Amino acid sequence: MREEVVLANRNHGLLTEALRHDVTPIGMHYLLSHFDVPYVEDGTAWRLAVGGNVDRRLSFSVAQLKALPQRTLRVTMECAGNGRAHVSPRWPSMPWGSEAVGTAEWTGTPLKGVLRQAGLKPDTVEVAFLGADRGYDKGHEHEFGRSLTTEMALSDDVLLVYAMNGQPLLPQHGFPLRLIVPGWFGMASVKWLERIEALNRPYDGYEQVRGYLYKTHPDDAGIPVTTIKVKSLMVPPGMPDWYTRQRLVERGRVTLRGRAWSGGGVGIASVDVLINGVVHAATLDAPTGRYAWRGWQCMWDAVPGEYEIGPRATDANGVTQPLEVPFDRAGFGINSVQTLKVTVR
Ligand SMILES: Nc1nc2c(c(=O)[nH]1)N[C@H]1C(S)=C(S)[C@@H](COP(=O)(O)O)O[C@H]1N2
Ligand SMILES: [Mo]
Repeated sequence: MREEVVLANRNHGLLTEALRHDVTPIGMHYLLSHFDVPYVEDGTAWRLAVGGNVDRRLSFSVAQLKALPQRTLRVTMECAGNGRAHVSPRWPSMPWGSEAVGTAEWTGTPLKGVLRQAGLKPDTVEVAFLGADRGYDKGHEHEFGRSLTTEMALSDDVLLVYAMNGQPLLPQHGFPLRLIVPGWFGMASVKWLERIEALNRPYDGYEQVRGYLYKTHPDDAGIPVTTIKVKSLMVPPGMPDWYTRQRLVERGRVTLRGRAWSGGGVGIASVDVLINGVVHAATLDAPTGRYAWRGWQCMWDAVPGEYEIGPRATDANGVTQPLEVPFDRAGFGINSVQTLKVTVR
C-alpha cells in the first residue's frame, strides 16, 4: 500500500544490528509520530501549562523545569504496534516488523513534583497530557493526548524530560519537552508536551478511548493498551543478503546475542534460543536498570545447513513469549518469537 510506504519513510525502526548497544545511539532509536513534528525554533519560549482540577494553575519554562530535582532513567521503549506486519489481515497503519524498540537515557524531573506544586484536588481521577501536534484519525480531529490514573501520575518514575542520552531532545523525539512513562508502550510518553490537565472524570481523548485498545473484532469494547509485554530480539548473526535480509554465517562457534525486556518494571528471568525448534539456553548479562532491556548471549556450534533461529524470553512473572502470532485487530502487543533465516556455509 502506498500509505504504508509513506508512513514507513517517516517513522523508522531500530536497525537490529544496533541491538549490540546497551543504550541505543540517538539517531538509531525508533521513531513514531502520528502527525507533523511541530516546528520549535529554540525552546526558550516553550511553556508547560498545568491546570484543570488543581489548587494552583502553573506554567513552567523548560529552564524552570531544569532547575527542579533532576533524574536520569535508562528506559526501553517499544511501540504498541511493533510486530503489526506479522498479523493478517494487516491493519492499515505503520507496518512495523519487529524493530520499533530502543533504549535511551532520559533526563528530566519527576512529574509528581510538578503535580504536588499545583496541588491535585482530592477528586482527581486522571491526569491528561497534551502534545502540541494535531491532526485527523478516521475523521476525528484531535491533539495527541493521553492520560494516566492519578496513582500512576504520582508514581516515582514518570518523568518530564528534556534530554535524551545527555543531549537536548531532537525535534522528532519531542523537543523541547516530553513525558516518559517507563515500562509502558510508547504511546503513553507524550512528545512536545504543552499541557497537563488534572481531571475529575476519565479523559476521553481519541488516543485514549479510540486509538489504543486491544480488540479482536470490530464491535469489541476493547481493553486499554498499557504496559509492554515480554519480548526479545537477536542481533542478526553473520552477514545479510541486501534485499531479502537473509543471513549467511560461517561454520564453527558463533556467539548469538540479543536483548530481552518486559513491561511495568518486571525483569527478565530467562531466554532460550530456538534453533530449528531445538532449545538452547542463553546466558543473561547483568541488568542495567529496572526499565532497561537485558542483554543475553548463547554459544552455537554452527554446522552447514539451513536454520530458523529465534530467541524466546520469560519474564520474572513467569510469562513467556508465545510461539504463534497472537491476533489483535490493529496489531497491538504482538510479542511472538521472531525468527531469522540463517544459512551456515
Ligand atoms: N505528541 C505525541 N507524542 C507521541 C506520539 C505522537 O505522535 N505525538 N507518538 C507516540 C508513540 S505511538 C510512540 S511509540 C512514541 C515514540 O517515541 P519516539 O518517536 O521518541 O521513539 O511516542 C509517543 N508520543
Ligand atoms: Mo507507538
